[in-house]
Amino acid sequence: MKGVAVTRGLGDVIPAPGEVRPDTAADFTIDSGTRISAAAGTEDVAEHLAAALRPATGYGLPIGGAGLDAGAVTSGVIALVVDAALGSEAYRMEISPGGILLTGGDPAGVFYGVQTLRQLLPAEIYAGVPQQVTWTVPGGTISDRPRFSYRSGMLDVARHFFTVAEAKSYLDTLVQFKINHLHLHLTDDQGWRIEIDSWPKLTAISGGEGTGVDGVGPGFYTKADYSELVAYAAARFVTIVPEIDMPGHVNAAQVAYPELTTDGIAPEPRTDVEVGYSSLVAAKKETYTFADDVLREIAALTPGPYIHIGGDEALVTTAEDYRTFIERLLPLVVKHGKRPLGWHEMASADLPPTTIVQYWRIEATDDGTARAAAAGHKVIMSPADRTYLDMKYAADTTPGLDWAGLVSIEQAYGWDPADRLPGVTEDSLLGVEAPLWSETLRTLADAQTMTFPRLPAIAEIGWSPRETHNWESFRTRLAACAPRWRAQGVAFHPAPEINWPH
Ligand code: TNX
Repeated sequence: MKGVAVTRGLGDVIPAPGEVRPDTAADFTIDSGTRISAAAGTEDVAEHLAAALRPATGYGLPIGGAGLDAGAVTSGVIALVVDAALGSEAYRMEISPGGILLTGGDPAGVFYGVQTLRQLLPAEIYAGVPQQVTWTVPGGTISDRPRFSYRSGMLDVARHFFTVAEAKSYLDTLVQFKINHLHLHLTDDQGWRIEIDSWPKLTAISGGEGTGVDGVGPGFYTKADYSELVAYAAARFVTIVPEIDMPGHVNAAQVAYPELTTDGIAPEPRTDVEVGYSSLVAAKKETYTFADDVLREIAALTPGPYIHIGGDEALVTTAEDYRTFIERLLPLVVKHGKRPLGWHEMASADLPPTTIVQYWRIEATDDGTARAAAAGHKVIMSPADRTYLDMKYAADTTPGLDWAGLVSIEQAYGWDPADRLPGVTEDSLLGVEAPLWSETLRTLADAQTMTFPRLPAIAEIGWSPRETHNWESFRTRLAACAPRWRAQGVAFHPAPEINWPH
């Protein structure tokens, strides 16, 4: 006997697809005879699809080569094809009784169609062993494309280190919501988490035992670890954005190399959650030797176009020193072939034209960000009162901080990046990011609990057309994620405003 699966509607997907045309007479059922056909360039995505469907269905789902003309889906085939005319990351999925024709504008678009397909199947599809379920996909056509090209999560591995395996697992949960960048906050006062050959004490001293908040978040990525993560992300169409936070947030670097302080005396290692007390010295030549070496090594390891230089909360750097430092630092990023990206405080300096500014505060205006946008710089929106995954959901939830207020799911969902700051309109926006700072986190489950269910809200704001945004619709679609997270072993916060199924 097959179990009765909960029927899914064609539009019951997060992020909401742009255009949905259901055809209730056209459902398709995946069965033991179903095969996958992969056009040139989609072979890896076909493997990803098969790997996602095989465990729970128990079917072989062989991947046959081409031999299939676009538009001619023969019985029992999920056909993956590419048509560049659709545009980057876009896809169209036509579901009919004979099969599924999934056309991507590029392989990334096919990958996003696959994420949609996974959500259209019964939740049991996420189980690790065969389930007695009829694997019906609702019929009709979805046409979908992203609103923004930059849809990002951020993991703070400095305050609490997350291993390669944990970071991969985190990334796997993000890509299901069509996130395409993972920003790694690699360095801070409490730890340095990336191996740098020319400054080996950074990790030898500040990456080991006793580092991290409360001294319980030790570890660092070797170059091989980092490259493994970059490759894993790339296989899922995710760009890794490494951050080396300067000129503030550098206590861990100064502990390892006292020549980076004003007086040359090593500070005490810090494991508390204070911010804004450390700074590189704008007038010292060692500062720029250090920055140049680190940026060179990071650039060499990073195929993505961006290096994030932090620039936030430099509270003990004078305004003049801050400008001097930023105006010497950013050209080094450019010299190493990358686009500089930094928190919006950086906009007080003159920025190279390719620089991107990331807004993070809670104010309703920001002159520096507006000026940067007017000068043609792209902006990433991460207002803390909407996107910060480390804020508490409610006064009585743990873990989390509350300096930016409480961030309920509705608070995370109910805003638009093009309305957030005067002077920063749709055309200036590169996209959105949901940062997860880790001062109060101790485990991957903590990270998941803070991320879900708020990350899907930010993902929908980043991907879906503005006219689809609707809280009532979102909260209903969100409720359907619960059995999917449970099946995957992903922790989430069961916020009371959502009618979670039991
Ligand atoms: C502010 S956001 C910071 C971080 C903290 C975070 C905690 C930003 C650019 N700086 O140093 O971890 O608040 O929410």
